[in-house]
Amino acid sequence: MNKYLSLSPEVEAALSAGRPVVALESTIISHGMPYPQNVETALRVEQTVRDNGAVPATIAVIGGKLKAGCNKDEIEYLGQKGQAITKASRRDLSVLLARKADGATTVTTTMIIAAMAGIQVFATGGIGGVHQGAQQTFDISADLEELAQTPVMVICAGAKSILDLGLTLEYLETKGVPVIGYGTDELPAFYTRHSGFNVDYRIDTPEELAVSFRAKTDCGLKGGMLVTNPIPEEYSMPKHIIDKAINEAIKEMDRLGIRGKQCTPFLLAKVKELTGGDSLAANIQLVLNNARLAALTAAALCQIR
Ligand code: PSU
Ligand code: MN
Repeated sequence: MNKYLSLSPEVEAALSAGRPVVALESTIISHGMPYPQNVETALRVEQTVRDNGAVPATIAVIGGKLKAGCNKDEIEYLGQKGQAITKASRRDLSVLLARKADGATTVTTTMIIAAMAGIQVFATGGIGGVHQGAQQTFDISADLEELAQTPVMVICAGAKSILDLGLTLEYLETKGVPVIGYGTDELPAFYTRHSGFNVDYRIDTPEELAVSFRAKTDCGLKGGMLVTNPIPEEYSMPKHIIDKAINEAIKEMDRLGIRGKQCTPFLLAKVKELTGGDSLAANIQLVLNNARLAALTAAALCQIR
Protein backbone atom coordinates (compact mmCIF):
# COMPACT_ATOMS: atom_id res chain seq x y z
CA MET A 1 0.00 0.00 0.00
CA ASN A 2 1.47 3.41 -0.87
CA LYS A 3 2.12 5.85 1.94
CA TYR A 4 -0.53 8.31 0.76
CA LEU A 5 -3.44 5.87 0.87
CA SER A 6 -5.50 5.83 4.06
CA LEU A 7 -8.41 3.40 4.53
CA SER A 8 -10.96 3.88 7.28
CA PRO A 9 -10.93 0.99 9.79
CA GLU A 10 -14.38 -0.12 8.60
CA VAL A 11 -13.40 -0.15 4.92
CA GLU A 12 -10.13 -1.93 5.65
CA ALA A 13 -11.90 -4.60 7.69
CA ALA A 14 -14.53 -5.18 4.99
CA LEU A 15 -11.97 -5.45 2.20
CA SER A 16 -9.73 -7.84 4.05
CA ALA A 17 -12.72 -10.05 4.92
CA GLY A 18 -13.88 -10.05 1.28
CA ARG A 19 -17.09 -8.19 2.11
CA PRO A 20 -18.71 -5.77 -0.38
CA VAL A 21 -17.59 -2.13 -0.45
CA VAL A 22 -18.93 0.70 -2.63
CA ALA A 23 -16.85 3.77 -3.50
CA LEU A 24 -18.55 7.20 -3.52
CA GLU A 25 -17.12 10.47 -4.87
CA SER A 26 -16.72 13.84 -3.16
CA THR A 27 -16.88 16.37 -6.01
CA ILE A 28 -20.62 15.76 -6.01
CA ILE A 29 -20.54 16.90 -2.34
CA SER A 30 -18.27 19.95 -2.65
CA HIS A 31 -19.10 21.12 -6.16
CA GLY A 32 -22.20 19.27 -7.33
CA MET A 33 -24.82 20.30 -4.77
CA PRO A 34 -25.40 23.22 -2.39
CA TYR A 35 -24.89 23.03 1.38
CA PRO A 36 -26.57 21.54 3.41
CA GLN A 37 -28.33 19.26 0.89
CA ASN A 38 -24.90 17.99 -0.21
CA VAL A 39 -24.05 16.67 3.26
CA GLU A 40 -27.55 15.30 3.88
CA THR A 41 -27.45 13.52 0.53
CA ALA A 42 -23.95 12.09 1.09
CA LEU A 43 -25.06 10.62 4.41
CA ARG A 44 -28.29 9.23 2.92
CA VAL A 45 -26.30 7.66 0.10
CA GLU A 46 -24.00 6.00 2.63
CA GLN A 47 -27.03 4.71 4.54
CA THR A 48 -28.56 3.33 1.32
CA VAL A 49 -25.35 1.43 0.61
CA ARG A 50 -25.47 -0.04 4.12
CA ASP A 51 -29.17 -0.91 3.87
CA ASN A 52 -28.37 -2.94 0.78
CA GLY A 53 -25.58 -4.94 2.36
CA ALA A 54 -22.33 -3.12 1.56
CA VAL A 55 -19.91 -0.77 3.29
CA PRO A 56 -19.70 2.78 1.84
CA ALA A 57 -16.30 4.34 1.17
CA THR A 58 -16.65 8.05 0.48
CA ILE A 59 -13.39 9.04 -1.20
CA ALA A 60 -11.56 12.38 -0.95
CA VAL A 61 -8.10 13.89 -0.54
CA ILE A 62 -7.75 15.25 2.98
CA GLY A 63 -4.58 16.76 4.36
CA GLY A 64 -2.49 15.12 1.66
CA LYS A 65 -3.96 11.62 2.21
CA LEU A 66 -5.95 9.62 -0.32
CA LYS A 67 -8.88 8.68 1.90
CA ALA A 68 -11.07 5.69 1.19
CA GLY A 69 -13.78 5.99 3.80
CA CYS A 70 -14.50 9.48 5.11
CA ASN A 71 -16.20 9.81 8.48
CA LYS A 72 -19.18 12.07 9.24
CA ASP A 73 -17.02 15.02 10.27
CA GLU A 74 -14.98 14.77 7.06
CA ILE A 75 -18.15 14.68 4.95
CA GLU A 76 -19.47 17.73 6.82
CA TYR A 77 -16.14 19.48 6.19
CA LEU A 78 -16.23 18.71 2.44
CA GLY A 79 -19.81 19.94 2.23
CA GLN A 80 -19.32 23.15 4.20
CA LYS A 81 -16.15 24.18 2.38
CA GLY A 82 -17.84 23.52 -0.94
CA GLN A 83 -16.22 25.23 -3.89
CA ALA A 84 -13.28 26.32 -1.70
CA ILE A 85 -11.97 22.75 -1.93
CA THR A 86 -9.98 22.00 -5.07
CA LYS A 87 -11.90 19.92 -7.57
CA ALA A 88 -9.28 17.23 -7.99
CA SER A 89 -8.85 15.35 -11.22
CA ARG A 90 -5.87 13.11 -12.20
CA ARG A 91 -3.59 16.07 -13.01
CA ASP A 92 -4.15 17.62 -9.56
CA LEU A 93 -3.14 14.72 -7.32
CA SER A 94 0.64 15.10 -7.32
CA VAL A 95 0.78 18.70 -6.13
CA LEU A 96 -2.13 18.32 -3.68
CA LEU A 97 -0.33 15.39 -2.02
CA ALA A 98 2.99 17.21 -1.89
CA ARG A 99 1.26 20.19 -0.25
CA LYS A 100 -0.74 18.02 2.16
CA ALA A 101 -3.81 19.75 0.78
CA ASP A 102 -7.47 18.78 0.38
CA GLY A 103 -9.25 17.78 -2.82
CA ALA A 104 -12.77 16.77 -3.76
CA THR A 105 -12.43 13.71 -5.99
CA THR A 106 -14.14 13.55 -9.38
CA VAL A 107 -15.14 10.31 -11.07
CA THR A 108 -11.56 10.11 -12.33
CA THR A 109 -9.76 10.40 -9.01
CA THR A 110 -12.39 8.38 -7.14
CA MET A 111 -11.70 5.54 -9.61
CA ILE A 112 -7.94 5.90 -9.12
CA ILE A 113 -8.17 5.77 -5.33
CA ALA A 114 -10.81 3.00 -5.33
CA ALA A 115 -8.55 0.86 -7.52
CA MET A 116 -5.56 1.49 -5.22
CA ALA A 117 -7.66 0.40 -2.25
CA GLY A 118 -9.07 -2.68 -4.01
CA ILE A 119 -12.66 -1.39 -4.37
CA GLN A 120 -14.29 -2.43 -7.64
CA VAL A 121 -17.72 -0.80 -7.62
CA PHE A 122 -18.41 2.95 -7.50
CA ALA A 123 -21.75 4.76 -7.45
CA THR A 124 -22.26 8.37 -8.48
CA GLY A 125 -24.73 10.67 -10.25
CA GLY A 126 -23.29 11.63 -13.60
CA ILE A 127 -19.93 11.32 -15.30
CA GLY A 128 -18.06 13.92 -17.28
CA GLY A 129 -17.79 13.45 -21.04
CA VAL A 130 -17.37 15.24 -24.35
CA HIS A 131 -18.84 18.72 -23.94
CA GLN A 132 -21.04 20.34 -26.56
CA GLY A 133 -18.76 22.36 -28.79
CA ALA A 134 -15.72 20.21 -27.97
CA GLN A 135 -14.75 20.40 -31.65
CA GLN A 136 -13.62 23.95 -30.80
CA THR A 137 -12.93 23.90 -27.05
CA PHE A 138 -11.31 20.43 -26.71
CA ASP A 139 -13.30 20.09 -23.47
CA ILE A 140 -13.37 16.34 -22.95
CA SER A 141 -13.54 15.13 -19.36
CA ALA A 142 -10.64 13.11 -17.97
CA ASP A 143 -13.36 10.72 -16.72
CA LEU A 144 -13.44 9.08 -20.15
CA GLU A 145 -9.70 8.36 -20.16
CA GLU A 146 -9.95 6.95 -16.66
CA LEU A 147 -12.74 4.61 -17.69
CA ALA A 148 -10.39 3.45 -20.44
CA GLN A 149 -7.61 2.48 -18.07
CA THR A 150 -8.74 1.86 -14.49
CA PRO A 151 -10.61 -1.32 -13.51
CA VAL A 152 -13.62 0.05 -11.64
CA MET A 153 -17.31 -0.34 -12.47
CA VAL A 154 -18.94 3.09 -12.43
CA ILE A 155 -22.70 3.13 -11.85
CA CYS A 156 -24.27 6.43 -12.90
CA ALA A 157 -27.57 7.74 -14.29
CA GLY A 158 -26.15 8.31 -17.76
CA ALA A 159 -24.83 11.63 -18.93
CA LYS A 160 -26.51 15.00 -18.95
CA SER A 161 -27.19 16.81 -22.13
CA ILE A 162 -24.76 19.52 -20.98
CA LEU A 163 -22.58 16.98 -22.80
CA ASP A 164 -22.67 15.87 -26.40
CA LEU A 165 -24.02 12.39 -25.74
CA GLY A 166 -23.34 11.06 -29.24
CA LEU A 167 -19.69 12.13 -29.16
CA THR A 168 -19.31 10.82 -25.60
CA LEU A 169 -20.49 7.38 -26.76
CA GLU A 170 -18.12 7.48 -29.75
CA TYR A 171 -15.21 8.29 -27.46
CA LEU A 172 -16.07 5.43 -25.11
CA GLU A 173 -16.33 3.04 -28.03
CA THR A 174 -12.89 4.06 -29.30
CA LYS A 175 -11.45 3.52 -25.84
CA GLY A 176 -13.05 0.09 -25.45
CA VAL A 177 -15.32 0.95 -22.53
CA PRO A 178 -18.51 -1.14 -22.37
CA VAL A 179 -21.60 1.03 -21.85
CA ILE A 180 -24.35 -0.96 -20.16
CA GLY A 181 -27.98 0.04 -19.70
CA TYR A 182 -29.44 -1.34 -16.51
CA GLY A 183 -32.87 -2.59 -17.48
CA THR A 184 -32.87 -0.47 -20.63
CA ASP A 185 -31.57 -0.38 -24.21
CA GLU A 186 -31.59 3.42 -24.25
CA LEU A 187 -28.87 5.55 -22.70
CA PRO A 188 -30.54 7.46 -19.86
CA ALA A 189 -29.82 11.20 -19.76
CA PHE A 190 -29.52 11.77 -16.02
CA TYR A 191 -32.62 13.85 -15.10
CA THR A 192 -34.65 12.05 -17.73
CA ARG A 193 -34.80 8.39 -18.78
CA HIS A 194 -34.51 9.16 -22.46
CA SER A 195 -31.73 10.38 -24.73
CA GLY A 196 -32.51 8.82 -28.09
CA PHE A 197 -29.14 6.98 -28.04
CA ASN A 198 -28.67 3.25 -27.51
CA VAL A 199 -26.31 1.61 -25.03
CA ASP A 200 -24.05 -1.28 -26.05
CA TYR A 201 -25.80 -3.90 -23.92
CA ARG A 202 -28.84 -4.14 -21.71
CA ILE A 203 -28.31 -6.03 -18.43
CA ASP A 204 -31.16 -6.71 -16.01
CA THR A 205 -29.53 -8.11 -12.88
CA PRO A 206 -26.70 -7.19 -10.47
CA GLU A 207 -25.41 -10.76 -10.93
CA GLU A 208 -24.87 -10.33 -14.66
CA LEU A 209 -23.19 -6.97 -14.06
CA ALA A 210 -20.84 -8.69 -11.63
CA VAL A 211 -20.07 -11.65 -13.91
CA SER A 212 -19.41 -9.36 -16.88
CA PHE A 213 -17.06 -7.20 -14.88
CA ARG A 214 -15.25 -10.24 -13.51
CA ALA A 215 -14.84 -11.69 -17.01
CA LYS A 216 -13.20 -8.45 -18.09
CA THR A 217 -10.73 -8.33 -15.23
CA ASP A 218 -10.04 -12.10 -15.42
CA CYS A 219 -8.90 -11.59 -19.00
CA GLY A 220 -6.70 -8.66 -18.04
CA LEU A 221 -8.68 -6.26 -20.22
CA LYS A 222 -7.79 -2.91 -18.75
CA GLY A 223 -10.28 -0.20 -17.98
CA GLY A 224 -13.64 0.02 -16.32
CA MET A 225 -17.25 -0.50 -17.20
CA LEU A 226 -19.92 2.16 -17.38
CA VAL A 227 -23.32 1.15 -16.05
CA THR A 228 -26.10 3.62 -16.77
CA ASN A 229 -29.09 3.26 -14.47
CA PRO A 230 -32.17 5.30 -15.40
CA ILE A 231 -33.67 7.62 -12.81
CA PRO A 232 -36.87 6.05 -11.38
CA GLU A 233 -39.89 7.09 -13.42
CA GLU A 234 -41.60 8.94 -10.55
CA TYR A 235 -38.63 11.31 -10.12
CA SER A 236 -37.70 11.84 -13.76
CA MET A 237 -38.14 15.25 -15.36
CA PRO A 238 -39.83 15.96 -18.70
CA LYS A 239 -37.13 16.02 -21.39
CA HIS A 240 -38.24 19.31 -22.99
CA ILE A 241 -38.11 21.17 -19.67
CA ILE A 242 -34.65 19.99 -18.75
CA ASP A 243 -33.32 20.47 -22.29
CA LYS A 244 -34.56 24.06 -22.29
CA ALA A 245 -32.85 24.80 -18.96
CA ILE A 246 -29.60 23.18 -20.13
CA ASN A 247 -29.55 25.15 -23.38
CA GLU A 248 -30.11 28.38 -21.50
CA ALA A 249 -27.37 27.49 -19.00
CA ILE A 250 -24.88 26.75 -21.80
CA LYS A 251 -25.65 30.10 -23.47
CA GLU A 252 -25.08 31.91 -20.19
CA MET A 253 -21.81 30.02 -19.65
CA ASP A 254 -20.56 31.07 -23.09
CA ARG A 255 -21.65 34.66 -22.48
CA LEU A 256 -19.69 34.76 -19.21
CA GLY A 257 -16.67 33.08 -20.81
CA ILE A 258 -16.58 30.28 -18.23
CA ARG A 259 -14.15 27.53 -19.21
CA GLY A 260 -12.26 24.48 -18.01
CA LYS A 261 -13.06 22.79 -14.73
CA GLN A 262 -15.61 25.48 -13.81
CA CYS A 263 -17.95 24.41 -16.61
CA THR A 264 -19.66 21.42 -15.02
CA PRO A 265 -20.25 23.03 -11.57
CA PHE A 266 -21.52 26.23 -13.23
CA LEU A 267 -23.95 24.35 -15.44
CA LEU A 268 -25.27 22.24 -12.56
CA ALA A 269 -25.93 25.29 -10.40
CA LYS A 270 -27.53 27.23 -13.27
CA VAL A 271 -29.81 24.35 -14.24
CA LYS A 272 -30.90 24.06 -10.62
CA GLU A 273 -31.72 27.78 -10.54
CA LEU A 274 -33.64 27.62 -13.84
CA THR A 275 -35.72 24.60 -12.80
CA GLY A 276 -36.58 26.08 -9.40
CA GLY A 277 -34.78 23.29 -7.57
CA ASP A 278 -36.57 20.41 -9.35
CA SER A 279 -33.27 19.29 -10.85
CA LEU A 280 -31.68 19.01 -7.40
CA ALA A 281 -34.53 16.83 -6.13
CA ALA A 282 -34.14 14.56 -9.17
CA ASN A 283 -30.36 14.52 -8.74
CA ILE A 284 -30.67 13.32 -5.13
CA GLN A 285 -33.08 10.51 -6.05
CA LEU A 286 -30.98 9.19 -8.90
CA VAL A 287 -27.87 9.02 -6.73
CA LEU A 288 -29.76 7.01 -4.11
CA ASN A 289 -30.98 4.69 -6.85
CA ASN A 290 -27.42 4.17 -8.08
CA ALA A 291 -26.12 3.54 -4.56
CA ARG A 292 -28.63 0.73 -4.14
CA LEU A 293 -27.66 -0.97 -7.41
CA ALA A 294 -23.97 -0.56 -6.60
CA ALA A 295 -24.36 -2.23 -3.21
CA LEU A 296 -26.22 -5.19 -4.73
CA THR A 297 -23.60 -5.50 -7.48
CA ALA A 298 -20.68 -5.31 -5.06
CA ALA A 299 -22.34 -8.08 -3.04
CA ALA A 300 -22.80 -10.17 -6.20
CA LEU A 301 -19.11 -9.70 -7.07
CA CYS A 302 -18.13 -11.05 -3.65
CA GLN A 303 -20.19 -14.19 -4.34
CA ILE A 304 -18.23 -15.09 -7.49
CA ARG A 305 -15.42 -17.51 -6.80
N1 PSU B 1 -21.98 15.45 -13.24
C1 PSU B 1 -22.90 15.64 -12.28
N2 PSU B 1 -22.51 16.00 -11.03
C2 PSU B 1 -21.21 16.12 -10.71
C3 PSU B 1 -20.24 15.88 -11.74
C4 PSU B 1 -20.66 15.54 -12.98
O1 PSU B 1 -24.09 15.53 -12.52
O2 PSU B 1 -20.90 16.45 -9.56
C5 PSU B 1 -18.79 15.96 -11.37
C6 PSU B 1 -18.17 14.54 -11.25
O3 PSU B 1 -17.27 14.56 -10.17
C7 PSU B 1 -17.43 14.38 -12.56
C8 PSU B 1 -16.96 15.78 -12.79
O4 PSU B 1 -16.36 13.46 -12.48
O5 PSU B 1 -18.06 16.61 -12.41
C9 PSU B 1 -16.60 16.02 -14.24
O6 PSU B 1 -16.02 17.28 -14.33
P1 PSU B 1 -15.29 17.72 -15.69
O7 PSU B 1 -16.40 17.82 -16.68
O8 PSU B 1 -14.65 19.02 -15.36
O9 PSU B 1 -14.31 16.62 -15.99
MN1 MN C 1 -13.52 19.69 -18.78
